[in-house]
Parts: sequence; structure tokens; C-alpha cells
Amino acid sequence: MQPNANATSQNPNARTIQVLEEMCKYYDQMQDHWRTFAYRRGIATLRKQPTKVGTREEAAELPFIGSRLAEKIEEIVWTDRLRKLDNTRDDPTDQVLRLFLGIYGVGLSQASKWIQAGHRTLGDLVAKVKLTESQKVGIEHYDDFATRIPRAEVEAHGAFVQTALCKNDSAFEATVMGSYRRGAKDSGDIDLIITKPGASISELRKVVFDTLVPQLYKVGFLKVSLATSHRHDEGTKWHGASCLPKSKTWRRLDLLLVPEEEMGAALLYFTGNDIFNRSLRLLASKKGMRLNQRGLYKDVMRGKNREKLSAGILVEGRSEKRIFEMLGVPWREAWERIC
Ligand code: DCP
Ligand code: MG
Ligand code: MN
Repeated sequence: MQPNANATSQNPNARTIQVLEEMCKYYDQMQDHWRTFAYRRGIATLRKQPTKVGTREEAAELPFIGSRLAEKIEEIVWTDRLRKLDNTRDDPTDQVLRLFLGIYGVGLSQASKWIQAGHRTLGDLVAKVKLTESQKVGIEHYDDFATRIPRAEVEAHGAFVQTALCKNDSAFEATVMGSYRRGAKDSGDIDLIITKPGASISELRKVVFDTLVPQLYKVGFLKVSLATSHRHDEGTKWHGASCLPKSKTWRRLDLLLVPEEEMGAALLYFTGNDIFNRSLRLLASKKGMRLNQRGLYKDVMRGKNREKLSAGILVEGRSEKRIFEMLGVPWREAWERIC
């Protein structure tokens, strides 16, 4: 369990946190990543406070709480609500935008174009727009993908893949990552790392893409593969949807193929959370190093604006613990990597 998850109701700032979390969820739905990050960091700070934070001055003293967020904290304490949140809830265009942004793979520019063209409902899109295959699936399974997945079900999807893998080669391992590894009670999707000691990426690819995926389609577990937005992920990632034998609910499933020598970096990356990853990458870059999902590299040449001029030399990829050590960061268990 996340250490903070249970503590919320006894927290002196519980009500403030609750309202800020709603605001944060709104920004997340709007794909406003910057504000989402700012709110999440601010909320994390507030969770750690032993006493109630009541004024903007008090709030602004705290780490990761800027003047705007501090004003909002004061407003919530004084009025028990946030006008900005109430306004967004009442705005019909906003509601349509959030509806469209909730479709898998749909971004702001696509959603805005549809609104400008006069579309207001998912039915409008189905009837009047030429949709991609992924968008069609995203609409058909809109509610499925919007529903959190209970921890036990995440585990069951992982076990299903592991069992199928073992039938091909008992040395293969499927490990559940993402919010599950951080101890979350439910998850937005299922993230799995697939690996085998000693196997190269080409062996992993062959087994996963030529054998495992077709088999899992055949038994009805995999339902559809969904387009990936990043070209460089091709060949190491699979995105799609899966469904347990007795269920009707499709879940989002992400597979990441990882050779042994990159396992530490991949564990680190795929455990997250995304804010924790960001801060580690920034720290690496400040130390003249670079961290990505393959490894930690040193002697990276950077230009004036920290842009990368050379890839650098691999320092560590295999061990998650060693990467922490090389960065000079004390070890943190997965459930402590909340941000
Ligand atoms: N990740 C990242 N940066 C991103 C997206 C992902 O560093 N922009 C990493 C950290 C995430 C992990 O990949 O923890 C898995 O990504 P998910 O989007 O599946 O996020 P989580 O599993 O953390 O949360 P959720 O329960 O919403 O799936
Ligand atoms: Mg996830
Ligand atoms: Mn994922």
C-alpha cells in the first residue's frame, strides 16, 4: 500500500487536498501536463504537513507551492470550494473537450478540431467523422478504459501472460510494473515487462511478437493492438487491450521487452511514477549523465541549453540499485517513489 493512501482522512489538510486533487484530475483530463505536475507536487507537499495550512503566506513558504497554488489553498480553506473548479464543471465546451480527450490516443489538437467542426457527442464522431482504428476502439470501449482496474485483476492479467509465456519457454518472466509495483490499490492500465535471463532483444521480439501475441489473440485474451505514438518504441513495446476469460471489460495492456543488461534501467523507468522519473533524469543531467529506460550514461556532452551533443558511455543498466548509487540517491522502495 502507498503509505499516504490511508492517512488522507486524518490529515489536517484533508479537505484542501481533496479539492486540489479534483482540480488536478481536471487538468490531467485536459492534458495540461504542466499544471498536472505542479498540482501533484503541491499536493504531495501538503500531505506531509503535520498542521493545517490556512493562509497563502504559509502555503507559499512550502516546497513546490507557488503563489497561484498558495492562493487556491487559501481560497479552499476560507470558502470550502474553488471557483475555478466550479466554473470548469459548468462550462459545456469544457465538458465536450474532456469527453473527447478521454478517447484513447486523442490529443488536444484532434479534440479541438472535432469541436470546431460542431461535434458534441461520441455518437456524432461515430456517425460523422472518419476515425482511425484506434479511435474506434477507444470510443467503443470508452467506459472500459476509463474504469480503474482493481489490483487483483491487474495481477490476473499478469499471471495470464506469464502462464502463456511459460508454455513457450519456462525461463521467460512477465513482471507487473507501473502503479501496481508502487503498491496502488487500482491502476489505469496493466504494464508488463517481459524478459528472459541471457536473451537478446531479437530473441525476445521473436517469441513475443511471433508466438505469444498471436497465441493470446487466439484464446481471446488479447483483443486489439493500439497504435503507438513513438516511433523509437517500435519493436520493444506493444500497446493494446486484453480481457480475462469470464469478463467483458477490456483493459489497456502495455508490454515492454527488456534484455537482461537493461533490466535495472527498465525497472526504474517502468515503476515510475512519472514525476519521480523526471526528477531522476534531471539530476542525471545536472551530473553530466543521462538516464533513460535503457541505462545510465556518463560523459554526455551538452550544449548551452542542456541539449544533448553526444550519447555518452554506458555506466549501468543491469541493476536498479546500482543506478541509484551512481546517481548518489538513497535507495527508495517502489512504493516510496510517489514523486
Ligand atoms: N512513464 C514516464 N513518463 C511518461 C509515461 C510513463 O516516465 N510520460 C513511466 C512511469 C510510469 C510508467 O512509465 O509509472 C508506466 O506508465 P503509465 O502511464 O502506465 O502510468 P502508471 O502505471 O504510473 O499509472 P496508471 O495507474 O495510471 O497506469
Ligand atoms: Mg500503468
Ligand atoms: Mn502504461
